[in-house]
Amino acid sequence: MSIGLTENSMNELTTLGEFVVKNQADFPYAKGELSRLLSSIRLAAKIMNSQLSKAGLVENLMGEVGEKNIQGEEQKKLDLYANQLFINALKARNEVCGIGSEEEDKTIIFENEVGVNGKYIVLIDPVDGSSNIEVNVSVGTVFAIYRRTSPVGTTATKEDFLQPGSEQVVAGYVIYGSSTMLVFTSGNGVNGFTYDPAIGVFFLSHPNMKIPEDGSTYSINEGNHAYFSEPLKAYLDYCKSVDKATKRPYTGRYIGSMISDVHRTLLKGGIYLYPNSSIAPNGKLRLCYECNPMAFLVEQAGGKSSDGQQSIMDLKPTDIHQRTAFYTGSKKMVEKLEEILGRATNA
Ligand code: AHM
Ligand code: MG
Repeated sequence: MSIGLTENSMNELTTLGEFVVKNQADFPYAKGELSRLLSSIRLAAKIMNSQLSKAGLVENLMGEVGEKNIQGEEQKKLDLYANQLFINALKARNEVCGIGSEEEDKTIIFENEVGVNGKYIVLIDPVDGSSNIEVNVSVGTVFAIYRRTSPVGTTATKEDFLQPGSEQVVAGYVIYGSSTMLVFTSGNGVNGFTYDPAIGVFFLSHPNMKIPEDGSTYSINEGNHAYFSEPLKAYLDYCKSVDKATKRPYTGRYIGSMISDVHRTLLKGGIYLYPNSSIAPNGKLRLCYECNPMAFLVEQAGGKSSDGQQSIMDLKPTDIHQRTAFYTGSKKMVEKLEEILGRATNA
């Protein structure tokens, strides 16, 4: 049995670069900008892939730096490495006037001539789930791109960074898993590209991704159950109760790496939950560079994202590091969650 590429499948191979050029018209801004923005992320993702594949062997990528970020979390060497890598890659393409990163307390604003002429803002979590790297579990990079609201030619302002998720022009993630994938949307569907490390190219492997409308998997760190609100506990009871017609009890899956958990949810259907609780009153995940880009992707794939009451992307941020409760996945499952949370809250 041959498992090699047939001549036919060779003809059908589309690289990420070709795909972007072919679909440039879908990106309603100047020609070439989407291509340059994504090529910087693609380059940094390739370097990350190469480093992560030997992470256990490279001393300066493993372990903690001994400092905490603005959110009070231990920074890992990998967090800082990836942060610098993505910032350098984005800066080099001259499209970006400012970057907000999970690893940077303050926003980075490019004040040189090229920087002030950049039309885009990037919000990024360079390595999400970095604590998983030491146990060889998938991690990822997640990013959101916005058009600046301030005039081109001036330095970027706070308001440029604090736009609601509904203003995103591109969002995506890279998952460094058993294979490395880059998944993105520019507002016209979601496409996934798998990296072939032997030749250094991302190929279109998951065209026009659609999330199943309903599912039977729920994904949450249920170890925090004691701290959850009563309405959320009621929803979890619903997930675990028996009803053949709705495929309950649901299956539980939780990797603890948000990108991996949402990636699975996107492909197979289900619901991903990171709620607020008595120990995390605003949840854990960050609205601007974790929840919003994932919400844009899931909604573009036909799913739904919510903070329990409203679409995540309608929230107006007041701080780039602010947290929110985050629920995302198959439309029917998120609607059911909202119904149970709403019913319990209004009772
Ligand atoms: P990080 O950005 O500091 O890595 O934190 C975010 C990660 C997510 O990937 C993951 O879903 C979550 O933290 C897991 O948190 P918990 O251990 O509380 O379940
Ligand atoms: Mg993160």
